[in-house]
Amino acid sequence: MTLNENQNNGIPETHPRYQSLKFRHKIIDGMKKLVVAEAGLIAHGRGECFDYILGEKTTKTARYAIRAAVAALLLAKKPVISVNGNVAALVPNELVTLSKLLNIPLEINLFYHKEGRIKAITDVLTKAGATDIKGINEDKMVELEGLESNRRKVELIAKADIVMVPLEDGDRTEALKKLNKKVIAVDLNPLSRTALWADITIVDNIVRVIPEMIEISKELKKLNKAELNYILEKFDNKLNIQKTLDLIIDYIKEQKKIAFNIQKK
Ligand code: PTJ
Repeated sequence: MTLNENQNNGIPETHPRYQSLKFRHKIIDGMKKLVVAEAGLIAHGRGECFDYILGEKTTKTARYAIRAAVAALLLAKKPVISVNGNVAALVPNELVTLSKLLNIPLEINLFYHKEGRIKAITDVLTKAGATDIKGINEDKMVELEGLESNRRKVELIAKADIVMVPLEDGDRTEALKKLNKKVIAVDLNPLSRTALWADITIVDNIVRVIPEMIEISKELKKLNKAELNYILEKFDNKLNIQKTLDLIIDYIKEQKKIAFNIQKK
């Protein structure tokens, strides 16, 4: 085994699915360290499946949603980025960079409560450079109305005007909407309840979304309010989700042709 194979859980960098396997192992390692919930492995697998039929790339509809999301975050008065186990395991450094660039607090908010998880995620974010992490002090928490899961316990999210919720289960998005908050979702499943309830739905892999948001933030930070509002007003989430579904259909049709041609050879 070469040195590189050793460092990457035995996966050679030349493996055709190296990137995908690398992130899969970040999730597995995260689970061993309590960062990721057991169910996070299953959620990741579901995400991989949708990523596959999106061509494992940031589509033009995803890029459009990312622009709208960054514009909305720049215009917001009290934005918060919610962090769960999978996100902390996959993109901790990028998340901290984005939070600093846009001056938006990170708040840990978990669906699965387990002793030691908050500490494990705090450690990962701190190592990535975060200095002020919300959602770790029970005394500062309040309960969100209309939500029974562990996600009901929030800190800044209670007063936020806009919340970014990467890899979410549907209940909270619905509850946040009922409390008149704007929601930005990142979900590879364009048909999930989260995707359909959110104001801005980014159908893309979080490992590509956060780096892209960092790049777009640098560009949009130079715009004035009117220009940011224009980007936001032009964005139609329902239409964008429909166009994403069209892209999936086109991709599958293309793959069908390729599979047919391979069979013929
Ligand atoms: O850390 P916790 O306790 O807060 O739990 C987090 C999970 C993700 C386990 C919890 O929120 C959950 O069970 O979520 P769901 O209901 O499985 O939904 C997760 C959604 O994220 C699914 O629609 C997946 O397709 C999607 N998804 C998975 N991996 C990614 C993703 N979307 C974007 N990028 C990914 N890498």
